[in-house]
Amino acid sequence: MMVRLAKSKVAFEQACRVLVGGVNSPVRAFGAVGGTPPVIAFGEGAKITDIDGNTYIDYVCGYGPLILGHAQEQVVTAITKAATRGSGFGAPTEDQTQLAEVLLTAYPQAQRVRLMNSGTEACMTAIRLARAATGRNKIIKCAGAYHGHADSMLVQAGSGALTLGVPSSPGVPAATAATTIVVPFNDIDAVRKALEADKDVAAMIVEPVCGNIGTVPPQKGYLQALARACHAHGALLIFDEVMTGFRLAFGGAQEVYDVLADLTALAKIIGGGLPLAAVVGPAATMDLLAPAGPVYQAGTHSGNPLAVAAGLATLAPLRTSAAYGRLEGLGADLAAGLRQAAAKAGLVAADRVCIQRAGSMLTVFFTAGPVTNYQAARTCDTRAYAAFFHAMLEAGVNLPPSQFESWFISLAHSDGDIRHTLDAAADAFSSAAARLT
Ligand code: KE4
Repeated sequence: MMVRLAKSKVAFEQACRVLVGGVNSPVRAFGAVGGTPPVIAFGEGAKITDIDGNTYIDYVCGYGPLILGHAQEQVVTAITKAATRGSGFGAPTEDQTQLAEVLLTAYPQAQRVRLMNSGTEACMTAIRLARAATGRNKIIKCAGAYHGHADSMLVQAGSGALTLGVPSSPGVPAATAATTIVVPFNDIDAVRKALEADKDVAAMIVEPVCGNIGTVPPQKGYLQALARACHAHGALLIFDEVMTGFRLAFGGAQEVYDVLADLTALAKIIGGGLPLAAVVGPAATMDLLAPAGPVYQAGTHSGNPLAVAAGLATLAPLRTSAAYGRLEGLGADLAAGLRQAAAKAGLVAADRVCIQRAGSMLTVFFTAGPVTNYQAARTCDTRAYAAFFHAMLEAGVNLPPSQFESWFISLAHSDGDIRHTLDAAADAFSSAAARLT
């Protein structure tokens, strides 16, 4: 397939004249892989088509939400029907209650829900709740983890024993960053040391399976050890399941790894492609939120009826184990086939590629592996990934335009789509091999 982007180039140049970087979220600008991003015209099922008429099998899926695929019939019908009744009231609706009840069936240790509009808001709110519940200020997070763009989360490990955060973005006050302690993922000793050294830790927030350094599962027992360590020091454990919630299982990572978080941030899939997020947790903590309690949190579009309708329509078919059995099968087939294709290109024996997966999210890392944390992920050959990315795009396969993202598979992906993807990967790994440094 030859991808021609004449119209996309013109449209993206126009976008760059009025939108910062031509995009509304940085990764979409292709800065990490180079080239012009195709300007998308529409999506259908497992595929998206750009304004030049090129169609791609899509593994971005909107960065996770579209687990049923693009423009899925029940979701479109639900949104359309809701829109005919009005797009927002700033008032209670029965659908908001129904969605909250569905979320609580997936997270049975929780009794309360607060709906909002983005994963950033959900993580920010969970952190504020943990600080209010414990009367403490510090938050522990993992290096490389992404919990949205609230100031206190835009930090990186600083120097010094406690690895107090330093801003990872201009505009974040040093004092704010210093309330965040940064530790490596999969390193329980670092968490214990931080908790022992600083009695002001309110909570640890963690992606139970990392998705923002690429797909990095927790090592055996790590998540359970986090819960024990936090609770032994009077701190809460917050799971950021924005990506893993309803992705890994109906009950997210907490179901898969049999561990319970004190507060859980959700987004992406629960909105079925529309802006919707949530915090779920026990009544004792959640009822600290206004108007029940003093912790302020609010939002004009929180519980928006269109997003709620899309969420309900998306979660309904996921309640059967058949859905996750199918996603697991597609993920396993894709990962196994990618390993074979990489091996055939000599990249596995040469310790230059490793493929990691959790259910229907996976990453092809251009490094020896195993990738257990951010430091290991940073050893990736990002130039080789860029070559692989463009070879796959040319072959009609749309991957995340960054080595440090996860691929997502939907229920709309067919066995034929997987076969096409693996055929493309066989050539793409050869292209990447030629670019290895
Ligand atoms: P949003 O504010 O983008 O809805 O959610 C922030 C967030 C929080 N937690 C996790 C684990 C997340 O993955 C995200 C957002 N994920 C990125 C993709 N890695 C969104 C895509 C983008 O930033 O453009």
